[in-house]
Amino acid sequence: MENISWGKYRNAFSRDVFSMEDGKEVRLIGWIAFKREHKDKVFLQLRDRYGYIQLVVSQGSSTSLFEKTKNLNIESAVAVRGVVKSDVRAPGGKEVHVNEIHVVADADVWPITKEVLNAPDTMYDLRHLTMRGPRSRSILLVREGIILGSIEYFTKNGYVFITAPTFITAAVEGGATLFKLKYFDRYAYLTQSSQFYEEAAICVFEKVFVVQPSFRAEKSRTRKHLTEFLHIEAEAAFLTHDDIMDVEEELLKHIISYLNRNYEKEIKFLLNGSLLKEYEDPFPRIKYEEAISILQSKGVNIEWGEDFGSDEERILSKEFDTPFFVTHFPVNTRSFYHMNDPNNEKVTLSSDLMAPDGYGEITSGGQRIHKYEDLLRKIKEFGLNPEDYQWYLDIRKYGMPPHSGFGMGVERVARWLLKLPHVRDATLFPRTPSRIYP
Ligand code: NSS
Repeated sequence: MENISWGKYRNAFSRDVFSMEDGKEVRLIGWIAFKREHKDKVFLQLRDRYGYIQLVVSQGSSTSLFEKTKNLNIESAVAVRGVVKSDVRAPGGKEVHVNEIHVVADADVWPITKEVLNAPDTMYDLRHLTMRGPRSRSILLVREGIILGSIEYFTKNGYVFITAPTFITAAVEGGATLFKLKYFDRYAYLTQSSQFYEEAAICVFEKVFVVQPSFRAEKSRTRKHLTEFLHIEAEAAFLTHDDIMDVEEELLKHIISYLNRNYEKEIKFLLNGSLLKEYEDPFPRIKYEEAISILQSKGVNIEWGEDFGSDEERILSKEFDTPFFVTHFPVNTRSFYHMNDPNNEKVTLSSDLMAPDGYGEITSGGQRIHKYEDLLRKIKEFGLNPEDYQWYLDIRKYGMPPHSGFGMGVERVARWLLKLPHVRDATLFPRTPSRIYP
């Protein structure tokens, strides 16, 4: 078969059509997302990289073209030539009257029925297909915006983009959620966070960030836990705990305005015509002990020193209508690397940024221990083996300044901003305890 360059056949994308004069000839390529026959016409929605455009094929124009189109299954890939025409009944007020259609790749009968759309588990069994729907498509684009908005923020503010290994030898966030795997004649783990590698890198670049997956063997089946999630992390030399909260706050505000500017169509589609709320005021910062008091006043059975579970986060964050920080978590609730508060050794210079309205934690960070002796002591206090953390200790011997950092889960941010039922909706092929396929 002839190998035609369909990419060169195209002279416009769907979105370009909306600003074209009537009578203009266009050549489009894409997939048939919807098809409807009405009297002597077939109406199609063509989907391409930028969205949808209505196509009309009339019986009058050519019988063979009409018959060919009627027999096309949805999700066939096609190349069409046609003429732009305004019509108030067409979505966006423009349609293309087709006079030539090439089937680039035909499709079997599309298996995504209404029953599938109403059965979340089946939806995810067929995710390789259901991701083509308008809702998934929009969510995945907004997810892209969260990542690109973050990259814009960090690069504009002098952070260097680095990458860190996925195979590691010791826990960052506690042994309970480590994935262990065979690594030739020894064992290794999948990374939970790139933080330690970032800490090494700040001594050359001062400020660094990563965008890469982290892995957690979380057995808890909640709406906010994946076993593999996309982690945006940043680390900065010479910044304190308060400074890093400023960075987290600025980053989140930047992401929201970036999304409103660059993903307006998708956001309005997903949020019933609204844009995202932009926050002007500083985010409230409450101490862990205040959070405990709030929870107790709501009848939650929790004592000082206990960590928040999903329920506590939900109840607490329902009390706020803007993102807010919870700060100064007790030492035993945080990983060993957190610096203890010099004014109160029982708590750490740490914080979680919580999304309001019941969504809960979206970032977590704080100031790190930068002195060798302090870190060694804390590793021992936590019952860990200093040998496992030798290089991480070693960097403390060679000019490690005070420093702070944080990590943000992309799917958590997307879930909150788009009011999604579950974090899995915010990723292409979700990984949870019960799902590793497709
Ligand atoms: O475990 S964290 O709270 N913190 C860290 O990993 C630090 N080492 C990050 C750092 O300071 N560089 O995870 C950070 C964020 C958390 O706030 C969530 O938004 C997200 O990562 N996170 C998750 N998202 C989805 N699923 C799971 N299981 C998950 N765990 C954390």
